[in-house]
Amino acid sequence: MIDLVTLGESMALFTARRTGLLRHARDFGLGVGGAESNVAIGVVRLGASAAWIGRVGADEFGELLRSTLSGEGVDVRGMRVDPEAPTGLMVKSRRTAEVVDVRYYRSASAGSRLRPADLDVTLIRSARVLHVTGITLALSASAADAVHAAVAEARAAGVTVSMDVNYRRALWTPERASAALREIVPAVDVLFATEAEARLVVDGDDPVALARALSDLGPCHVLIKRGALGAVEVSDGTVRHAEPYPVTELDPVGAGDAFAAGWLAETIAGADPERRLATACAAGAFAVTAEGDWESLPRRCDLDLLSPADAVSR
Ligand code: KDG
Repeated sequence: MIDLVTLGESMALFTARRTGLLRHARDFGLGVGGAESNVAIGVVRLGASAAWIGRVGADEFGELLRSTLSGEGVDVRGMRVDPEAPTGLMVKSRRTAEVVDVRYYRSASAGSRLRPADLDVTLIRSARVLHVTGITLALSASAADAVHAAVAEARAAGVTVSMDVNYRRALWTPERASAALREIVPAVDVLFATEAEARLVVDGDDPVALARALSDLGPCHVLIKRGALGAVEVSDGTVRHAEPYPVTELDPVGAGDAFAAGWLAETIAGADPERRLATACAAGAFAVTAEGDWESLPRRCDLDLLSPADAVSR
């Protein structure tokens, strides 16, 4: 039995080593990224098991994804190799020291050709949590169908369904995203969103109002991620506020995935709600402390390294 199953597109990630216009970058680091696989790695680092389902090309970048994810302990039996399309690419650079720019080269990629037939239904049905994101809904009609099919399988088997809105404006318009999200949110048990993402689905003046409005649509647990302002959770009607951990931010990308991984890993571990939220915030804080979308995700032994004055308040 696997604790968490997730599906989506992961890509080879080129990171420019020099700040400024990409054309002058010269040197790049090569790694991998993908919101769902970031969550899988984060959950494994915190002691749970996780599997990733997705398509890669029959190329070196696909092999890089396989070796990186399996090297991190993620189960990749659901990884499909597509002989007709390449692994997608992502290029990350800094226009200035403060502004990170992410470009995708993923249209018609293997990952965007994910379809319902790729799903390992037995794996999904045996999991404790299925985690999906809005990115996969945006990739293609067949990838969106795969998300809906996975969610339907999970619900039929009593598997908790978790979703991170993860709105990517390079992939779709707010109008398309709103319609797709309104359709799927009622089928979700745990929902992660920023305030701006929440407003794609509901109206509300503040994070608590937004979380309550989202919860009214179906999810028992709604987490509003507020970055350096912390987070708000509404679970079964109870509101919790989490303070941020004071860290020096080196790379903001991946913080939301880390937050979701922390919250889901603690849910799987049976932790109490305060610890669940505190670990989510700690994982999100760790994620920004080093370069890379997932490399600085914490292990359990790292969590005590951060000591907020008051991580959770009510
Ligand atoms: O949250 C980080 C992810 O955004 C990144 O690793 C890549 O999946 C990705 C995407 O589509 O942005």
